[in-house]
Amino acid sequence: MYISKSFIPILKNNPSEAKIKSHQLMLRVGMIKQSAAGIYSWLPLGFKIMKKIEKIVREEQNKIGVQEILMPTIQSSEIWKESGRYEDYGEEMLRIKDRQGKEMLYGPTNEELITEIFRTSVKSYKSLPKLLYHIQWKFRDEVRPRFGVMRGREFLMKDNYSFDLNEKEAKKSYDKMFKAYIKTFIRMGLTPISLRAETGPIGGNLSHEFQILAKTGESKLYYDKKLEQLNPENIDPNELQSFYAAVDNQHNDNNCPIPKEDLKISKGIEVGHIFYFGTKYSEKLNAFIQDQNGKNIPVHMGSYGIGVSRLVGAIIEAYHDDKGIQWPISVAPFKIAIINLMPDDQDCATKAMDYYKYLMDNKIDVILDDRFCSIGKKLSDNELIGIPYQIIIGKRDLKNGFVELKNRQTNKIEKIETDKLIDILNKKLQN
Ligand code: 5CA
Repeated sequence: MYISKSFIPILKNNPSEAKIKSHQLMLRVGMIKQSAAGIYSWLPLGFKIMKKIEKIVREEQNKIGVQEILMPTIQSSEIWKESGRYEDYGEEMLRIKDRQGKEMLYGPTNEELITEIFRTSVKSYKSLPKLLYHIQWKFRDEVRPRFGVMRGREFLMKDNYSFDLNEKEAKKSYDKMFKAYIKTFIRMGLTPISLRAETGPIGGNLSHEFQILAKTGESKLYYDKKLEQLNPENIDPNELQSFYAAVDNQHNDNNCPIPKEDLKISKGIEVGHIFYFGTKYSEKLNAFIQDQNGKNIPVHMGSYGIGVSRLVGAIIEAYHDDKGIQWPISVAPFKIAIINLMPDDQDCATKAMDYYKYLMDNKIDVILDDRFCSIGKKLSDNELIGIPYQIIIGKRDLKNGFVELKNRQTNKIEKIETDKLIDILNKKLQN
């Protein structure tokens, strides 16, 4: 893609309404545009990043055999009345009426709807376990939507639901999901910390939330340093669940169960939450199955959420400096930016196009900054956007047979011979 032809409406200054870094940067770089309080349009750059995050989430779900479905955003109120949550959910639920005056709602979550889908078709223990997920917009009429996409009213969530015969089997599904979550966040370049959590309006008595470390995060976390040193190939959910981790209002130095030298304190952002709630919904909604003895029993359920749109902001909170975003390679909108400082110089333009064509032909996501603007603006806009590798082409260097390669994570710049650049880049990308 050429920046000159793309729609990336960069703002000159930080918008005053944005209080946290990710919100400022997302507006500034033209990733999102607010349409109403807590409701955003996703512009090309923001949308591309969200799709990359979604792809990682989807791949890790598919890998463990969870099947993708798509439930609607609008739900009928009837099933919510059956579960008793129609009243309980209170003002956070956006209620609407159709032209017949039928009460509908914009789904804040999907426990009821999925249970209704399950109960009509699954009747026997032989069909269990069943794990289903979807990635769909949710609406929660938060009292104070704030921090941009981090606490929106409309937001994209991956939610899935497990159905099992009994508590023991349900814990297996829970642990499978737990493991997939850790892998998902590590793939995004993040450090996930799992903590025992409150179950809130979802219910049940077993729940974990997943926070990712970010220096500008909202929560203060106290945890065993072992939680930071995970090998994604070798994750034991039970072991991880036994490690100490707490948010600041649960932590007390005087009765902390681990030695001080093992305790780490960092800031975090919640990006995922999982629940085992047993038969809470299946009993109320009549989702019964026949067990091995022919007895009808309510199915055991869990639900598992990842804040897909929140992750876009959370990753920025984890990866930025005072000049802009520093995308981790796995979710970056483009892996490489080619910055042609002198688009009106024939040699610079030819070299930029040579690299661009090679990268495009090899299916490497690349963006070419071919704009006619000052060198200062070009460099600072690219720092702001934060593409991981930036090839900087200037007239003088090119005459001597060199270009610059900048790593946006470290901000280190190397001078590289023009014909060696592709090999070096390929090696870096493989790493
Ligand atoms: N039904 C369960 C699991 S599927 C559920 O809804 N869990 S939740 O309420 O904890 O939400 C799951 C994830 O969605 C959260 O971890 C968070 O990352 C994201 N999320 C929740 N509320 C918002 C919001 N207002 N804005 C952006 N993301 C949100």
